[in-house]
Amino acid sequence: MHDPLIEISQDGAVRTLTLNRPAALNAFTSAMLAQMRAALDAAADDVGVRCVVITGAGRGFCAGQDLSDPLVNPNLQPGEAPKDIGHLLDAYYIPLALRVRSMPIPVIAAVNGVAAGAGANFALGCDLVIAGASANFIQAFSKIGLIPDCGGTWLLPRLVGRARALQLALLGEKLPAAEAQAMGLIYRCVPDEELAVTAQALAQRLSQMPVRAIAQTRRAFDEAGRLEFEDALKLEAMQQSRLGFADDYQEGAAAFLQKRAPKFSDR
Ligand code: T3D
Repeated sequence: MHDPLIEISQDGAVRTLTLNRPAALNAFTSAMLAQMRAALDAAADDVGVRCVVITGAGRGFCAGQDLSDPLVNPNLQPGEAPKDIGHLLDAYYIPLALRVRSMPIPVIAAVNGVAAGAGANFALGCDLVIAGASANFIQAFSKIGLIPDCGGTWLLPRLVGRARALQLALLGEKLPAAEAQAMGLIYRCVPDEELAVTAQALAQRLSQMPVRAIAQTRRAFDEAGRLEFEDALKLEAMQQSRLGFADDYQEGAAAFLQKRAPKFSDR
């Protein structure tokens, strides 16, 4: 019996998904990408789950695509044509990145060690990224003749601006977690020994918040990037209109007026 490539655990309404190929710094194989997507689908479909934490087993978070996978490293025989690696993005990375971004609940990346290539951008696509102080982020693509994928070309300039995005993408250097926080790439850097407990506490806190509104906030931010100001205002009004009819708003406003703690249930 093999260990699962994605370990799944649950504490209250918080589901934790742990990338589990520590000997290869949790580098993504196609099976692992498929299992991560299935685990996120399952969390999205389970009303008992109100926040997801993604982390890595061992000393790394994720070293990106497994470069020894025959799908990407064909070890060409004489006369053999290179394989099209674009299909891997179409089949696995694009659906996974979109899945994270369309979750009905918040998703936290708890980056416990190196996050390289698609592993870095998978983390950066999450709603809140917390990293241990010894973690670092590497846009490793340029070193092997590729461009940032798994959303990197979209995420990096938006998170840190074009100049820093190009610095990270072109040079492919290790960016320590503290610097990542200082430049606004991630939410927070904490001492290594506090990472798990901090991420879980944050997840528990988010799980008690109105998660539908949190997911709608992410959607509004994502869509606003391609909208004119007036259109963003209109999208806000449409979303606010829907949320205003939802139980969470009724509960939140009533709890405020009644000076009691709210109990949110929408998803
Ligand atoms: O389909 C496509 O190709 C397109 C999609 C691309 C998406 C991408 O993610 S492209 C980027 C792929 N990732 C990388 O290029 C990073 C490669 N890894 C590294 O540069 C280094 O391992 C790290 C900087 C991440 C960490 O360095 P270090 O010194 O802490 O560890 P290490 O000794 O290099 O790695 C430990 C083990 O993990 C080692 O195995 P071994 O020798 O102990 O048996 C190493 O080979 C393995 N490993 C690390 N990264 C990968 C990997 N094995 C396969 N693929 C990896 N990406």
